[in-house]
Parts: sequence; structure tokens; C-alpha cells
Amino acid sequence: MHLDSLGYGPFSDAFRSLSRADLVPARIVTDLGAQFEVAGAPAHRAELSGRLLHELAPGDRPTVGDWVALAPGPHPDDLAIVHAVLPRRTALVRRAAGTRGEPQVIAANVETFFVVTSANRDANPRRLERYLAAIADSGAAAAIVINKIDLCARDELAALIARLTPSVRGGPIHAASAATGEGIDAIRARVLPGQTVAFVGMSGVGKSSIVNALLETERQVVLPIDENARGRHATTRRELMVLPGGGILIDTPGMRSFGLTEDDGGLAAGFTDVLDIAAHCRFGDCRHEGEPGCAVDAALEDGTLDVARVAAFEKLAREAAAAEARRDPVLATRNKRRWKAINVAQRQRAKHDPKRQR
Ligand SMILES: Nc1nc2c(ncn2[C@@H]2O[C@H](COP(=O)(O)OP(=O)(O)OP(=O)(O)O)[C@@H](O)[C@H]2O)c(=O)[nH]1
Ligand SMILES: [Mg+2]
Ligand SMILES: [Zn+2]
Repeated sequence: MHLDSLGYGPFSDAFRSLSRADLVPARIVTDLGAQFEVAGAPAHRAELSGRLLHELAPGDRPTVGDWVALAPGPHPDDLAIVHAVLPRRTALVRRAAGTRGEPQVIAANVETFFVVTSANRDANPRRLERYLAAIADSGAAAAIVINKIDLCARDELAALIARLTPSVRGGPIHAASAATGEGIDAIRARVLPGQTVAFVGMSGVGKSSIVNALLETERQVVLPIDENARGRHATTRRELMVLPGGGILIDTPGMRSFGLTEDDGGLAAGFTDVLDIAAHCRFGDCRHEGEPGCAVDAALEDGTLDVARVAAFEKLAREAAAAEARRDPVLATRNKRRWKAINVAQRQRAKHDPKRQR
């Protein structure tokens, strides 16, 4: 496959600067664990060199979307050896499920993540905020897809968009139906030649169905939703595909949990409404616990700020801080001051959030 149709352009300098005439560039299509499927090189499969296996930290291990430099064998069916991973332009990282904060790179070198929700269920602003914070830190852009709009009335859709809009902070929201094809062209228009997009979201929202609609084939396996509900995932691995019109897609298995591993400013970017108001508190170190002149209290009081959203912000900030602390206690102490300034107190929530009043 032609390198440019895989999005090689911005990586060619990094590859050249390796000055390794024995290696060729390739892109990771699928991470199979010990091996990788690759494209763009005279090889289909590759594994890490012994040295990389030894030296790479788990978060630096190549994964879907990564560009690598590899030594192909004499025949394309031979296993190629990866000798270098080119620096990532973007990487979406989550705390792997069931671990104590080990980062898992979901996909590398993605320009835009489509966070897919479905119009009939699963459209949860809190979950969206979580994804958007991680995507903001990844370096990629984010867009929202409300899929399955064929299953809801127009006024329901309008209400849903209104409910999600505060969480999206001006980012694009696509209403679409993989079943009828409505809205698919607008998504396709965001997938420019040579650019990589990825679809993330809960299982069963229709990520693979959208990918199939874009590819105009039934390439990706799709499962009825009740099968998904039993814990089955139709898509079992992350995989990169090329659109006939140019543009690169990555389909991912549904993620039930998306734990944050850090905050490089992604949270702040996603919650400028909260932070802009907190900046007006009379005291710079305001804990928003009923201090005089607290702008957050006032905004919660008059409804300018949504209690659930402020609480979500605080929860995500604490979660990111805790994950950072487990990995890097020194960094965490430094960041603590930041959390303190944006902390909205338990008491404040108890006052406003009926769910928390026991
Ligand atoms: N009515 C309707 N059903 C849809 C639409 N898109 C997907 N579905 C159905 O929803 C179910 C799940 O679709 P998938 O594409 O497998 O969902 P997924 O997000 O890829 O799920 P995982 O791979 O498990 O993460 C299937 O039965 C699809 O046919 C849509 O726009 N409208
Ligand atoms: Mg799928
Ligand atoms: Zn305050």
C-alpha cells in the first residue's frame, strides 16, 4: 500500500533522520500482542527487536496507528523486525481497566477521534466529558457522533443535543444513522485524505456500523445490541483501515470504562466554563466551600453552572491526580496545588445535588 495513503507525510523526516538504509517505514494496522499487522512495507507481520522488547516502557510500545522502522524479511510473508518507533504526533491514553493506573495507548497518530454515542441510550454527558478530557490531552481533535437517530423522534434528538452541548464546549456534534446513511457524508467530509480518524465509545453504539457505512462494505463485524448487552463485544481488536477516497479509519472495541491517567490541561480545556467562573472568586486559593465572594457558589446558586458538571470536573480532576500520584509522587505533589484551587466542596454538592443527600 502506498505510504501517503497511510498518512506517512508528516513522519518521513523522522524516518530519514534514523539514517538506516536497511529499514523501511511501516504503519501498525493491528496490535496482536506479541506481533503486529503492518502496512506500507513489503511485510504483513512484524515483531519487536529484542532490544526494543527490553527497552520500551509499556506506554511506548507501538500500537495501532504507530509508525515504525522495520527490517523486512526476504519474502513478504516473513516476520519483519521492528527496530524503531517514530515519535508520536498524538496518543490517546487511558488507564487500563482493572489496573492501578497503568497507561494503555488506545491509538497513536490520530487526527480526530469520533466519540460515538447512540440516540436511544448511552448518551451520557458525564461519560462524554471523560472521553473529551483524554482526547484533549492526546493532541487530537474530537467530534461527537450521535448515532441511531433513526430510532428517535426529531424533538428527542434536539433535546439530546441540547443536553450534550455544554459538555462538548463548541466541538462538532454529528447526528447520524449508520442504518439509513443519514449524516454519514458529513462524517466522511471530516476524514481528509492522508488523515487518520478513530471511533471510540461504548459497545453497541454502532462504531463498526459507521465504519462499514464509510467503507461501503460489511468489513467490520456488527452484533445485535442484545448480544452486546451480554458482555460480548462485536469488535475485539483495534484496527486501521484505508477509505477508498483516501483517509484512514481506526475502529476500536467498546470501552466500558475510560480511566484518566493524567491531566496535561485537557480537563481545563474541557471545563473552561467552570474555570472561567472560578477565576472570579475573591480569593485566589478559594476552595469553593462557601468562602465569601465565591463565584462558583454564586454560579451554582443562580444556575449558571450545572452542579452535576462541576461535580464531574472535580471527580475527573481527582481521578487524574490519583493516577498521576501512583505513577509519579513528586509530580503529584506539584499538581496538588492546582486541584486545590479548583476543588468544589462536598458540602456545596450536598446542598445542590439531591442524589447526594442521604
Ligand atoms: N437502528 C439502528 N441500529 C444501528 C445503527 N448503527 C448500528 N446499529 C445496530 O447496533 C448494533 C451494534 O452495532 P455495532 O456497529 O456492532 O456497534 P459497535 O459500537 O461497533 O460495538 P462494539 O464493537 O461491541 O464496540 C447492531 O445491531 C447494529 O446493526 C443505526 O444507525 N440505527
Ligand atoms: Mg464494533
Ligand atoms: Zn470559589
